[in-house]
Amino acid sequence: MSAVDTQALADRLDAAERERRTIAMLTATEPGLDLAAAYEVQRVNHERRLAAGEIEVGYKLGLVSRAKQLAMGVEAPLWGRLTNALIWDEDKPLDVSALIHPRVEPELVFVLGEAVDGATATIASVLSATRGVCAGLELLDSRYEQFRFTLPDVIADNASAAGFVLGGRLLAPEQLDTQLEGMVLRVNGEVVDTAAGAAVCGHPAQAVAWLAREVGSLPAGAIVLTGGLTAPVSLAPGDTVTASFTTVGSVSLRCAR
Ligand code: OOG
Ligand code: MG
Repeated sequence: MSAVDTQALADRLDAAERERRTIAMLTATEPGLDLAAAYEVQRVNHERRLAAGEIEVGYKLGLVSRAKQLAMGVEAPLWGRLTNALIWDEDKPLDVSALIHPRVEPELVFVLGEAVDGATATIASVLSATRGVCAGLELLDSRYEQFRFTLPDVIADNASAAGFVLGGRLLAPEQLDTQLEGMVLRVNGEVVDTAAGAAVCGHPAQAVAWLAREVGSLPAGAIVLTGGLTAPVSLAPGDTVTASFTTVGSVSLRCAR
């Protein structure tokens, strides 16, 4: 038995999300929240979503690139769980006021055609199991004050997941070199950052292999957000954010005024 009441902590995060308000970091009052207990809090809220009818669609990786680790002050990767309720349609304007303090970040997204076994996962096995790679923008919304957290806090908060948009071009992995895939991030037409796929663990497929080892195995059909390539960008009403990639094309998110 964990010394931490994971159900009570999950309830705290769930209420914050539903009521669109921030809470203090869990570790402020629960110094005993270790990584295992934090993933258990995350799992409790995931089960709650499934019980409410949401469907599991895959995983997200986080804090994988140096740029993201520096931006957040947390130096280790983590993973979170994705359900269909997080899928955001590119054409649908986002109402920023429906979230607490939303941010967005560009990512390469893998869609698996076959399962990946964690015990034997390599860049090669991930690529051979991958049906396609597409452009993505991930929407983040930390449930913590000032978007600040320690690693266990952000794990418990499902890695700040708030949604994701996928680009319309799904390319087979042999049609591009994901580590060399370039990306230009624009906000309202201005370039704010650039990156290449290698920002993520040296190779995005390496990030997926790490995830497979962490969770044991990844199922066929899973969508995997491989992690922010750059620091995240805060969203304001009227903003349009576009990530343009060399081969997989562009993806945009538009905020309502
Ligand atoms: C934590 C989630 C990190 C990524 O891609 O690095 C993440 C956060 O930055 O709020 O999704
Ligand atoms: Mg992300």
